[in-house]
Amino acid sequence: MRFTPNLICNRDDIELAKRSDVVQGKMDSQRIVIAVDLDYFFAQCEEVRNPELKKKPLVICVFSGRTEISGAVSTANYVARKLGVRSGMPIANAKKLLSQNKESVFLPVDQDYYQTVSERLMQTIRSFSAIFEQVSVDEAFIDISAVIGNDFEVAAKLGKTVKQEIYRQEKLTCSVGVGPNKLMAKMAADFEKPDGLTIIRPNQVKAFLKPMPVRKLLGIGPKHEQKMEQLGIGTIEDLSKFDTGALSDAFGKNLGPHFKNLAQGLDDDPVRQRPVEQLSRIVTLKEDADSFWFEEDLRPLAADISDRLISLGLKCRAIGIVGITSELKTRSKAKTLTHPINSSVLILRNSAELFRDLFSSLATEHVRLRRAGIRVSVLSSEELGEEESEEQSTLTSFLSS
Ligand code: DCP
Ligand code: CA
Ligand code: CA
Repeated sequence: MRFTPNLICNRDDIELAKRSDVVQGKMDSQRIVIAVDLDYFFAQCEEVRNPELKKKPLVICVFSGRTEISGAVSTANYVARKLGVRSGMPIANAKKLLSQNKESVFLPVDQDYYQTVSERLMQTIRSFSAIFEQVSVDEAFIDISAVIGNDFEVAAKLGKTVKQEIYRQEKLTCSVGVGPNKLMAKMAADFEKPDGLTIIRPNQVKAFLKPMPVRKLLGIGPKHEQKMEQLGIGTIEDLSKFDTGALSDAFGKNLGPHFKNLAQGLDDDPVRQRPVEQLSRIVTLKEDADSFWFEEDLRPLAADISDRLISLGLKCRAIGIVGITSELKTRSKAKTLTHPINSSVLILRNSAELFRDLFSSLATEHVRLRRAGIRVSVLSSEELGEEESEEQSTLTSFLSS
């Protein structure tokens, strides 16, 4: 059985699908969940920045700094994966595997860049349904039942549109899975990679899972797999038919029945928004700075953070700055605010104050800054306090005077 239909996307269908009023009547307990997972995320972000890397084996590394090659592989593009490179392997092993390939490129992770791309991606995915859950830097679920009812044909087209939209905006490919719950949507997304689109309708769940080895079932770790092997459980089908009591004896009264549910493709865990805990932006200065002259560099960071907060309906109660010195040492300062804020002007003013503090302590050490960043945290959806409104207008009049 094929699970990847050939879809012809029709913009009108999608616009119709996005209108929640069209299908309200069809709602029932049936859910449709879409899982999105970006392909070789960190490495693909680097390819977007430098398309020449696309044809070369590309390895993104977390250098531990002790020697030039100590550390682990974060991820690699599919060219490098074909040659055996894997996430988590020592960099030295990856170097060995690619030693014959003069074109191969090893880059250090650039967390801030991937984080910024990730935040934009999440905004795009979220635009398809307010019932949204970010799972990791490159992965999210949306529940689209409220948007399209239980029509898997429309859901399949919507899945394709999500892919197209992400590609149009970021030039990044992703793998998308559509299923009746989070478990099946994620397993569908993992089924074909990279650039896959897999649809599992409720009546296909059993056939999809049946032949797979149990380790392919999300939530089953290597230790569980080992124990199952001892019990004679090899495939997901074996697990789905195994005696519940015996599973409880082996894995406990919660986990045993839970595994059996998973093997039947059952998962009632809702798609839920997890709170955003912090937002940050960082910039490399045009020149290393030894005094606070670069407020202009900070302005776009403050504006960017403010836009994100406003679009999420959030405000921050703590603000911090980070400076990376010319010697690549990290220095930071933070403060708690008396009132939650989200305006760009106030974010800039508070971070500028912290940078002034930082520079006065750096002055004595003759240290320069290469990169400067702002981080906001303790986020809540509180209403704008009167004090902030007043503070804001005072500040605005001060700036425009
Ligand atoms: N990551 C990491 N170390 C790991 C696994 C992942 O630093 N051991 C980082 C790099 C990945 C990102 O997290 O790009 C997302 O992880 P994924 O597991 O989704 O892997 P990729 O997106 O790299 O590849 P795939 O195409 O298989 O999803
Ligand atoms: Ca991924
Ligand atoms: Ca992922």
